[in-house]
This record gives sequence, structure tokens and C-alpha cells, in this order.
Amino acid sequence: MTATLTPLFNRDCLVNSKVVPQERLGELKDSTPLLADPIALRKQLQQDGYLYLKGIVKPQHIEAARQEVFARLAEMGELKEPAHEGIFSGVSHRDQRVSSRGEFWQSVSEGPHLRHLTHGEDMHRVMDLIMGEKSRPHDYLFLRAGVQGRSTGLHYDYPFFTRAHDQVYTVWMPIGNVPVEQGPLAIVEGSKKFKDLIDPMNGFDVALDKSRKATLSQDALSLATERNTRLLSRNFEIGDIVVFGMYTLHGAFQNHCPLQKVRLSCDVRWQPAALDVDARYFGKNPGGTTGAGYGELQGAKPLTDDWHVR
Ligand SMILES: O=C(O)CCC(=O)C(=O)O
Repeated sequence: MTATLTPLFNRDCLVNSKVVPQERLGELKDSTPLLADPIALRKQLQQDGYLYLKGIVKPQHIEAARQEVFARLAEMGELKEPAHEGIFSGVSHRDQRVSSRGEFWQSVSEGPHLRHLTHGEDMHRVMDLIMGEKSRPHDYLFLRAGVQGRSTGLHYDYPFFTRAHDQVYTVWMPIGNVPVEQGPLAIVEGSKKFKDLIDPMNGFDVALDKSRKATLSQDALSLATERNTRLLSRNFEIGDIVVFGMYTLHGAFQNHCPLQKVRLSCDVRWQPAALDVDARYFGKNPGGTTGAGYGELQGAKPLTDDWHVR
């Protein structure tokens, strides 16, 4: 008799419309108890390349940010009413209603409730603790609202954010509950040690070297199988964050929510305040990776657009 594994998650995780088998899945390790021991916390980040922490931001701040963003998408006809449920309508009037995709997305990304959530005291406190010194977030924020079918290909963040130095950390935050069927973040276990991928990346700046791509051509399932490793994720809940460094391979599962719920999350980069900054990501109108501002983000496209992002 063959033993059957108890499913780790209550729903399937999908990569390129293929179900990820149980033996290729794992749960992100919960490091919340280590908040009381910052040295152990930092050691954990160094060792695994990520920290998964619970209860970091306040539910009321998340709810306010979620409502703020979804109200803007609803104005574009992209959500069914009531908008706060985040159910995709199947259409978009964004291009008829806004004169500039980039300006629209910048205004959504700079909403006061969203900024209070992502750049407020709770986040400063935890990032100061993780870095062991005063920390500073990028002003430029990646807001991601993803409909069914959307996923993110595997990549390291190094080619995007290390122009000044590599002491940069990504904070990924679900804005609301994001169960695995909505296609949350997935981290490749042990990927900090993939020297064959990391060594050739040294010095690679995706905005300067157009001959290369930051996203791997191999999909997450095939890579995890080939390297006998696992894709780590969670049924993310309100208040969770994941912090990871520039040498941690990650992507996002495919959103296959049958209710057509839009997956809402954001990712923001943080660094020690004392270090140099990459001016592309700071200031009143940050240019972003390519200089095109918020217009370069997938989020700037109407929700009906084809979603398969870096
Ligand atoms: O949320 C996603 O789909 C991907 C996030 C990501 O790539 C990042 O935070 O660097």
C-alpha cells in the first residue's frame, strides 16, 4: 500500500496551471517567537534567507488600506460591489477613465492608509529590530492586485535593488488574507546556497544590462523538482509579513481562486538608514527600476490585462 501524504494546505498550489505535488511544498517557518531575541532573529534570516512573522501590522490598518485600494479599482469598474470583497468584475474602464496609467497607479500606491500600513511605526519598529540599527524604507512601493491566472516567475531581487549596495531587504505583505489558491509568495527553500545561480548574478543590474532577464526561464515546479527542494508558502493571514534578502529565490503561485478574488499585496524594500540610497527608489516622483515611474509596474495595467509578471 502506498502511503498518502496529508495535504499541507487545504487548497492546491499551482505553477503554470500544474498542481504542485505535496513533496515539493513546505510551510514558511514561523519566526515570530524570535522577536524577543533579536540576535537569534538575525541569525535565522541569515540562515534561511527569510523571516516569516505574524501579527506585525494592525488589522485595522490593513482593512483601511484594503478598502482604500479596492475603492479605486471599483471606480474603474474592475470590482463587483461591494468592492471590499475584492471580486473581479471581468472588465475594466481604466483606460477610458484615467489619462495616465502611471499617474493613476502612483496615486493608488500613495494612498494615505496604504502608506500608513507599509511605512508606519509598526513596520519601522520591526525593521529596526531585524537590522539592529535604524532602518529606512524605499519610497517606491510595489502594489500588486492580481486576478485569476496571475503568477510571478522565479527571480532573485538582487538585479533590481543592489545598485548602491546589497544590504537591502524586501518586505512582502498580504493586504488581507491571501490563501494559497490566490497565488501568494513562494520562496525556494535553500536558494541562498544556489551558487550556480547567485555567482553569475554578481554585478547584474537589470536596468543596465538589457541582454539578460532577471526572471528565470525555468518554472518553480521544474526547478524545485530538479534540485530536490520545496516551495515554501502559507495561507497568509492579516498581519503577516515575509522579510527576505537579495539572495533568496522567490516567485508567486498562480491565482486560481474560483470566486475570482483579487489577490492584494505589496512589497517594499528596506535598508539601513546610514547606507547610501539608490535614488531611483526615493523622492517625490521616484523613477523606479527603469525610470518610467509607477507606469512600469504590472499593477498600472488594467486588471483585464494578461498577467504573468517577473
Ligand atoms: O507578490 C508577488 O507576486 C511577487 C513578489 C516579489 O517578487 C517580491 O516581493 O520581490
